[in-house]
Amino acid sequence: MVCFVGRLKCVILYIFKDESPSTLEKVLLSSTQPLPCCQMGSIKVKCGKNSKNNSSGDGTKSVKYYEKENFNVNYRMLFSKNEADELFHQLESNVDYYSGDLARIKMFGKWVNIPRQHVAYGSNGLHYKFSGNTIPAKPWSSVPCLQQIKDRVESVLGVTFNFLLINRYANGMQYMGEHRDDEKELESDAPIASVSFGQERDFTFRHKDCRGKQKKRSDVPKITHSLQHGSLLVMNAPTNKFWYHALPKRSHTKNPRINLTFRVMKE
Ligand SMILES: O=C(O)CCC(=O)C(=O)O
Repeated sequence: MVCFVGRLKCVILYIFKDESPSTLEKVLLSSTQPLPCCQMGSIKVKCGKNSKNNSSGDGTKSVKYYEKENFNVNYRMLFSKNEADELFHQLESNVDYYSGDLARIKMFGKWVNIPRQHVAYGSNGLHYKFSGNTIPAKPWSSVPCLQQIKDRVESVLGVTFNFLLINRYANGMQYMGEHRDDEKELESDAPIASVSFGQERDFTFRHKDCRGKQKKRSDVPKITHSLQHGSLLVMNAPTNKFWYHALPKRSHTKNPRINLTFRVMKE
């Protein structure tokens, strides 16, 4: 995919590996400035030699294929390396994560500690309910750099967010399992904006009909995309109704990563 916008030139090539049709390999050929928004759906997907999904005759799937499957996700760099380094440092120094009951979720009827750290910020009185727990939002002003990050995201997307969930992964053994951000407190038409700092990690999407032993379909390949330091991933509606996402374990990665997901909650 070649994407030219204004004076900024970027060439982003997305390739799905033959031997692993579920893996999206991104080769960023040049990106000296924060990049213009490029649709992550603008990809060519190799389906493997024997795949019945070889829709274009050359072993690839087009962006149209994913659009038809209600996948609407954008990815771009949001901060320069220097900005991202500074923001990561400030977040590491100032964010105070929840502990105890606020750091647990219910799985198969049992309370377990989350395999990462988390905390929420937002407008006064907002709470986030998920996996059996309810976490309250701390005021935005508790961490000064949050407003700077929020302003940048809002100016790019033209959307005002009132809630932020921060997740911190100390190393590649910490993760987030497959889920959809489809809680009823969220405005279902609003985008979810995910900003990443620190260790680059893989992020996966899987169509809801292609999960589990009883899956209804197996023709929609899983998507794996790497989230870089200082990047912005935007999940637009209706992606979250149709696709699960996850941050899988990557045992070889040793460094911490911080992710901020800005959301619009019903007030
Ligand atoms: O850390 C990430 O990128 C995943 C965050 C996520 O899936 C969420 O907040 O719902």
